[in-house]
Amino acid sequence: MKHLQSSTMGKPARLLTILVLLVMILVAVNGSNGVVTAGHQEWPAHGMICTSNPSATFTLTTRGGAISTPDGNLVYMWGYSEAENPFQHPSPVLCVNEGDTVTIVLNNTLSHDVSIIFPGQHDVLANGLPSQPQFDLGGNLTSLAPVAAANGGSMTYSFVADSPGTYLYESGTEPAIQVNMGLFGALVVRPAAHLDWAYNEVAISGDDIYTTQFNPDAEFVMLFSEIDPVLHMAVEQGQPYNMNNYRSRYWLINGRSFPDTVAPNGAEWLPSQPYGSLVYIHPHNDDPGAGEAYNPYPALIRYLSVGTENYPHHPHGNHSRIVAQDGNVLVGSGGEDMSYEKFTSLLGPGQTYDELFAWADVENWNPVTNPIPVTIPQLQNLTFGTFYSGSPYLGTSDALPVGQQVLNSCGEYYHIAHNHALQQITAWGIVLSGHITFARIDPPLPNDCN
Ligand SMILES: [Cu+2]
Repeated sequence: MKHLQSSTMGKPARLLTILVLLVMILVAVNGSNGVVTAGHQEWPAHGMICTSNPSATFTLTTRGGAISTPDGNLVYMWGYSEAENPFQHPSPVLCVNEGDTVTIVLNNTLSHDVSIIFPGQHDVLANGLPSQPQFDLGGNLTSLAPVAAANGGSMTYSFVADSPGTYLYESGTEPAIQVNMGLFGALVVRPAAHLDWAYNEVAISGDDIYTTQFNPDAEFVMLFSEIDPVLHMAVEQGQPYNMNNYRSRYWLINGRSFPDTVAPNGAEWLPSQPYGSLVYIHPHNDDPGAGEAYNPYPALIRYLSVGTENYPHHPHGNHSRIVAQDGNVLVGSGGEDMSYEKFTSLLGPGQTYDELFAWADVENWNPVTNPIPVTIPQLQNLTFGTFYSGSPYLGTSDALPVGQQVLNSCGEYYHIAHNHALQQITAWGIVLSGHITFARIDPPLPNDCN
């Protein structure tokens, strides 16, 4: 179990932090177990929302729009939206299968040339020709890929997605500006033979065989980014911007800053920021009761970064198992298992990690499958907080926020997951925002709530 061991916060400050965070998440998450309606689609409240179709052909239209930040600000952004959909941030999560020929028609409504590059894909074509860097007559690099011209231009990119994994797609034109403006999204390539594995490879260790199989009901994406709002104001007003003055003020996961990160997918008060990042799981129970429908595989969390800074991210309460980095599965050429458990994943600019995340059911202690006995403490010894206490309960109840009837009505508990570069958990200087989300762990199925 891990906690704030590297934090510089003293105990009173830590307790205050816990209190504030818990109230924020209970207010934000409450009542969000079910399905929400966003636009014309019915989405699950939590987990990765894929944009996909059998032909693996997507039309992406550039649009301008605004996002809201928790300090009450609005920030002008750009994005790729699917077809005629309105502006959204970040751009859609494109999901395809290994072997698909992926075709992306880019229609540009902005007053700047834009493009798309696909890091990790090879032999990408642009209008049928190799997608290559572009230069002006003076030999100066103008774009990393052929562009869709400003004010109505189009460009069609295509490639064969022959390598399963988690990847970015992003603008290759003035990327320092355009990626910060929001021209990016996640691309997921699933193994054709095993759609619920992250990668095809199996690892062998002694008599044991390991795969990257995961629970399809617990698949998450966390796309980390940052914003300099002064850059965005300059772009909106058509003013020049000196990149030497670049300074991030906002940090976002899936286009939202905490506490919006833990709100459900399609939250109506975030109309252009459709994706939440709450990791919502049930404990791992190796010995479910008779008749219990149960998927024994761990959650899969796909981490990506399009920032300019390193993001040291960690979930509290439990390690993750890193099974791939930058679309490369961690299996040796001889089948050696090279995955590893880690507290903090240091997400560098442009990097991706695939991580498996599981939770043991302490109430079903088993000498073989779950050999660490956990003593459930006395209720009066539990703290009002978000940290693991060995109990399925959060602790004693105090006065509830206005409008709240109960605290953890399902017996669930919450663990913070955040970036430990603490300036990156702010929103233009306001603390406890930015790169923070939570894991919610419900009691084993079936329970009172689901
Ligand atoms: Cu921490």
